[in-house]
Amino acid sequence: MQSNSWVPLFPDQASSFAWQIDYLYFYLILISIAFAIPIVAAIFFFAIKYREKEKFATPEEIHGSTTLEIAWSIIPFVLSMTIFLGGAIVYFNQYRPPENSMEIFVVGKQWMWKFQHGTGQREINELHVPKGVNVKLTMTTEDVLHDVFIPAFRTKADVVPGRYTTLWFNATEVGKYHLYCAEYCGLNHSGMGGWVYVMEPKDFENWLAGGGTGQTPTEIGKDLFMNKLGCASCHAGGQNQRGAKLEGIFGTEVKFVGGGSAKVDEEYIRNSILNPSGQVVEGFQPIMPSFKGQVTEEQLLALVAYIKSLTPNSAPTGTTSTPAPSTPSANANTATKSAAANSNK
Ligand code: HEC
Ligand SMILES: [Cu+2]
Repeated sequence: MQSNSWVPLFPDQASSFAWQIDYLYFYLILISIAFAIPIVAAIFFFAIKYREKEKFATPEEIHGSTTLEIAWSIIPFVLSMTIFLGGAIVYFNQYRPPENSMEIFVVGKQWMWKFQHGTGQREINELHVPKGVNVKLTMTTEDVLHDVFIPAFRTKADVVPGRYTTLWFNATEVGKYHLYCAEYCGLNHSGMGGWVYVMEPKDFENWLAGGGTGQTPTEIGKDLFMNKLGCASCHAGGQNQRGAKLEGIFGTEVKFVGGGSAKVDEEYIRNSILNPSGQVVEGFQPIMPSFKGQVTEEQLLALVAYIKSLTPNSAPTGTTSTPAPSTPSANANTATKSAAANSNK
């Protein structure tokens, strides 16, 4: 439960990097206090000591002091550099999700949060995660700017229309924690929030198992790709494939007609679907139609998950099944792994 730590002003520390943010914060407060108190004291002291005693007194002349000047240069330099270093370390930790994270998709919408797990479970305004597992959220929004904020994890990130942002955490304490939208997003902004439930990995597995029969994002993506949107008519393997090869492109570098290149990540795949003529892959004609307006953000995330799951040897006509993973931490890679296993047979 949301119980308070030694200072009632602070929420629980429930993620692996929460203490780092708190240390940095206390360090800043400490420095502020260490400067504020002597300055205020000096104001009073000097006001009294140098109050006007006689009219038109000529003060004594003061010449420079090298010691003093060096001191007031070096001390602030060291202080500001330690603040910078501390901030940079915390920032690097927070904004680079570890490779093997369990992935959850998030779509913000006025005024709710929609979550989808790699195994297909969907949740609204509630997010269940296992303790001690790296969890990566890939997030976007159907309408305006929102911002995911989980105070107990000391992390937040904007959720921006038209692109993917990510956030990761590793929850360290079982419990129920607040989830907020931290970007004013309209009339019911203050009501846009919910709860994050951190569970023991075992309980989490049980929860996943009891979560109904939803299709996984990869399966939904495959269905869209094969049937609903007709991507396969151009992208299915074979001799006369008209579209670019999609198997195994995730994480690679693609070259474009007219120069330039990009690394294939979630954002790139999303752009390729919505705005194909913006970056035409070398060796291909710009014949792919834009799917802007025909797919929702949730469908886009599913297509991204599906394309990510395609390995170099798997034709998009078959091998991508996504069995329920045995350990939550394996979620992220299950699709790729099983596809690879299949194609090695
Ligand atoms: C009319 C044929 C056609 C259809 C339909 C089509 N594509 Fe494409 N697609 C292409 C061609 C040609 C390219 C390469 C040229 C380019 O980048 O626009 C391409 C490129 C791509 C790329 C970038 C590949 C890379 O290597 O960088 C992605 C991702 C992609 N398509 C996904 C899809 C998805 C998802 C759908 C269905 C929603 C789809 N395509 C439907 C023809 C098609
Ligand atoms: Cu919001």
